[in-house]
Amino acid sequence: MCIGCTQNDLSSNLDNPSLHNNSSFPLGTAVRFKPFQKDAQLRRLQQHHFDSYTAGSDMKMNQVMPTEERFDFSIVDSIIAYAEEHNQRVFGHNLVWHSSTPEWVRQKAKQNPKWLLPFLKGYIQSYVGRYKGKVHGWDVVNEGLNTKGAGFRTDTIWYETIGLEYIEKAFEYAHEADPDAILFYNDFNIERDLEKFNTMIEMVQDFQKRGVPISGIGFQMHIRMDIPNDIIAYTLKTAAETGLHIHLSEVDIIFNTHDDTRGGGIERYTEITPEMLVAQAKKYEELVKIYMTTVPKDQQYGITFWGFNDRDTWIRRFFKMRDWPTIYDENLKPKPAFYGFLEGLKSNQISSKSNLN
Ligand code: 9MR
Repeated sequence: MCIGCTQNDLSSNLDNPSLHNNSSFPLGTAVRFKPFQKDAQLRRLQQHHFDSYTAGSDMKMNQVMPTEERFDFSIVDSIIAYAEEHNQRVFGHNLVWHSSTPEWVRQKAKQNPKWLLPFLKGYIQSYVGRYKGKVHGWDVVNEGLNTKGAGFRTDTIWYETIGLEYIEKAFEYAHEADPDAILFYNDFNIERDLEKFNTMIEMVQDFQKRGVPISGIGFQMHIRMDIPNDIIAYTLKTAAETGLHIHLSEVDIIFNTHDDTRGGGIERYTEITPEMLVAQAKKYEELVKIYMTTVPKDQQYGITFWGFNDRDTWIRRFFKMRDWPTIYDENLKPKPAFYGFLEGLKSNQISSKSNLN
């Protein structure tokens, strides 16, 4: 019996099969720790369905080092304790991301460009070293490519100050601090923008040739209903040919569209219909099947949702638009998408971890 749970909590939590018990690879969702701590229903669902924990924000640079050169590891320590208690893998998101670089780092790098690379080294080595053996893998660099098309993102303090080398340096520092951690390059739209994808693959192949310790590719996989499956299959298969781990790291599937900027939602659909729900279920099922058939089993690092319910999804907040991107609805009830995703997982029955519930 769950102390503090209402009847509603229990029925919505336990009626459905556990996703991770039907999966042969780890399944996760992004979590914002503070609201999560206060939400018993959400915690029970997370524990029921997932065996991997990704912090939606809590592990980023502006969260663990909000003020000058002083770490605050309190929330990360709580996350590790939670994951240990519930037997979950912790995935570290992320070490370097232009968008979560604190303002004080930007200012200091502008005043003294020589300071930034040693800072990066100290930051990564202290952080990764502290959680050696506890954080299983890291998004070492997040979104280092241009938003659209070929080439690298140049309007970041990291590129402007250190040059492109900041990417491989980050991998080297992380590997030195924890040689067993799986180290990812993570980005969005690489499943659909072939120019962007090609830049990423060229970088990975170059790293492999030169011994830069990259061990995984993260496809954020924020997709839309109309992104063609054959393009997704092509990019996943080609990425898997590098031999690296492949993580679908931030999955959600929207109906509407946006221009990739805050507030940039373009609402074509303002209501969700039964037909749309069924189509979304099919898309989730197909996505899992594509992952399982194009990525060899020992490279399947896992699938992580970027939030698993339409109540909390970042899409509505960030793009300021209605949408229904996830597998649970606003009332924390499973949508057809949940069953579609489950069907996809079950198509791999023979090799599943267990099919007990
Ligand atoms: O969903 C995250 C949101 O809650 C945070 O405020 C934001 C800034 O830290 O980051 C969001 O997550 C992003 C992720 O870290 C990288 N890929 C895009 C995600 C959605 O913006």
